[in-house]
Amino acid sequence: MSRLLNLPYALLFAAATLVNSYSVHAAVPGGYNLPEPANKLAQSMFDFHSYWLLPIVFGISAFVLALLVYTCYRFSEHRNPVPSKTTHNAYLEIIWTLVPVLILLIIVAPSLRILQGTDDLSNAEMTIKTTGFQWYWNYAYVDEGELAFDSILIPDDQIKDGQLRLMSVDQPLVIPANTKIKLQFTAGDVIHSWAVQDFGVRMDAVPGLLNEFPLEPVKKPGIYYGFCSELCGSKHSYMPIEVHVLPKDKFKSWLEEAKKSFDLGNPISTPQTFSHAQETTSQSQG
Ligand SMILES: [Cu+2]
Repeated sequence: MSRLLNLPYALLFAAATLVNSYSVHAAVPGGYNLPEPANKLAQSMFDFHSYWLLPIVFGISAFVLALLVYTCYRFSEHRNPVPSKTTHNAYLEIIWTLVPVLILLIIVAPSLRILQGTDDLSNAEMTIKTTGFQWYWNYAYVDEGELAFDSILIPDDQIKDGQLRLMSVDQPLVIPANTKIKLQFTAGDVIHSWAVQDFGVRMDAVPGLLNEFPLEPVKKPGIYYGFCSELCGSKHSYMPIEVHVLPKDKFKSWLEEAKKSFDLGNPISTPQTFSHAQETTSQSQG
């Protein structure tokens, strides 16, 4: 009976999601769909979800609902006073085993191709190592010597114009547009997970392990957000991910400035970030 009650809701939800995925496309305030894909990998995930999986789920839900409604109507006590004693039907059982297997095969084929894409680290032009801590991220540009810094949430009372509460950080990760990047993940205390849906990236950061994930080239420069997606303690919700994607030339000058400022111990924009990063570095040198 409870299944019967839940079904209309499930169907309504599937319908709403389906309609929504075809219309609203971006991470807009109040929106509840996946964010607009920013690269090839995220696009393939979005398409798989919205134009392959969801219609299939919708179809199955509609079919099961129709069956239930028909059964309730046709085999009610009133219309069917003497129930059939049938318990087995070989043909029917073969069909309801084979059809789901077939549906799963139809789902798994494109899904495997995307999964393979999340493993493809070939042709990466640079490497960034991300370390999760309770409760902030540290980013190291491993091709650029000692350049590394922490990325810490800006507290509510220090939010400035143009920044977002619970999403903006003092020193965002800065990456170049149109560049494939090898992302490495690890953690310093407990398991975290670095997830930016716009990039199609979600990878666990595990202490003592170095996980890798490709960041496919992002075409559009801009600011992208993500969150720690592994329950990592009391401030799990307070370690957002903010990524600034700059055009290649601008990234180069940012990198030069960052390296200089870092060497001199002068922060570019956020004192506590860079002084902390330097502290970490001098400790590891000593
Ligand atoms: Cu975390």
